[in-house]
Amino acid sequence: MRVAFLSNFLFLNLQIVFSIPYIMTMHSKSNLSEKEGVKQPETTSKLSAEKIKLSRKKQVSTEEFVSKILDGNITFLSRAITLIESTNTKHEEKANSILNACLPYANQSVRIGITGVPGVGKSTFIESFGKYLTSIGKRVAVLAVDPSSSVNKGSILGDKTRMEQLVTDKNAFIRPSPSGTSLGGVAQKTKESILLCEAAGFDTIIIETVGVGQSETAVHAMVDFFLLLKLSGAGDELQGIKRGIIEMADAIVINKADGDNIKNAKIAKVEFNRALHLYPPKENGWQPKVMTASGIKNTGIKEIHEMISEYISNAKKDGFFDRRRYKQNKHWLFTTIDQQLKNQFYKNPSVKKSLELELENLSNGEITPFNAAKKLLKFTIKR
Ligand SMILES: Nc1nc2c(ncn2[C@@H]2O[C@H](COP(=O)(O)OP(=O)(O)OP(=O)(O)O)[C@@H](O)[C@H]2O)c(=O)[nH]1
Ligand SMILES: [Mg+2]
Repeated sequence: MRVAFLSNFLFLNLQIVFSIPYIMTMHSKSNLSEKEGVKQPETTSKLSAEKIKLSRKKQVSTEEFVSKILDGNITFLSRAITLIESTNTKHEEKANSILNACLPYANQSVRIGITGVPGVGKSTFIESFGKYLTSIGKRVAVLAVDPSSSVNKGSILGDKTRMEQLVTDKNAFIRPSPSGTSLGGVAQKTKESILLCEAAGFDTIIIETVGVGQSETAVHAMVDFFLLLKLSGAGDELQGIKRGIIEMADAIVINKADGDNIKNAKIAKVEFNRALHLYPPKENGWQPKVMTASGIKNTGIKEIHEMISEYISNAKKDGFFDRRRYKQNKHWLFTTIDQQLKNQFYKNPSVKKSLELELENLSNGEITPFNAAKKLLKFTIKR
């Protein structure tokens, strides 16, 4: 038995060993030629060639993209956003021409940024808020700026089950955060996606961002109203909260104000209100509001919408709305120039080479950082 097993085992192994050169050359006519299945790669490449041909045929013109987007076609909106998110130069060019053509139809929306630490209930709140908005006839697009997605390709909106009702609403569009190489890159793509959503007729754009890193600053620079979600604690609400975020917030919502939390939420509301009064009012005289809500119980949602509407209508009346958007566009113009210049600079082969040398000089104490930088920056001046 054992001998028979051993010889079988050896035979099998030999078969594998001998079939390798066969697979590689495909010429051998040994008695192992029953393994004709190895011709598979040819079939596969034929198949993929067909697929490529088909997808080439299906390539949509910019005009068609634009007309479908203006018709509110979600499939084409999604495809155009995918082009925006692509790093392929051809896709970028196409995305830019779509964007330019859509621009005259964009900008007619209210953009709301929503931030808060992981688990504060942003997605649940947005689901509840979004459902309320669609129930009063609004069309809602939810986008995200998620710095973590650039690292692990995950996304805060990736788990769409948390918005399972909104996701099936025909007046809502939910798009997870693009994964990119940098927060700046991700934010820029989201900023451009907003314009396409507006051209597709979405009148309320919600941008979700997790309250870590610099993502709030990026989102603050692309929205008309910035909402900070907080949880009530044991009276230490103001501890550990970044001053910068308080300064950016147009309103603070104490979330999860339901069940046993209601009492604490009310206390937190008083505390935050008191704290906010220590800050000077906003540029347009707006005094940031503090409210309570429960995404799960759907409470406080209508009131929050009313507050935002009041803010927007005041801002539109006194021209602040347009001024804020112009200021934001200026910010993005300069940010983009800064980024592109930096990218070009570091990509330059002469810079790469000299940088290594200057870093060595620096470590040997042979040059000051300022002089090293000066020498390197000479590469940016065209002779
Ligand atoms: N009691 C109560 N729980 C809530 C409420 N909203 C959300 N939760 C719960 O809090 C947890 C986190 O909710 P999410 O909506 O996913 O929170 P998030 O801020 O989007 O989380 P990240 O996307 O991970 O940053 C879930 O277990 C929710 O069920 C609320 O209004 N009340
Ligand atoms: Mg979430």
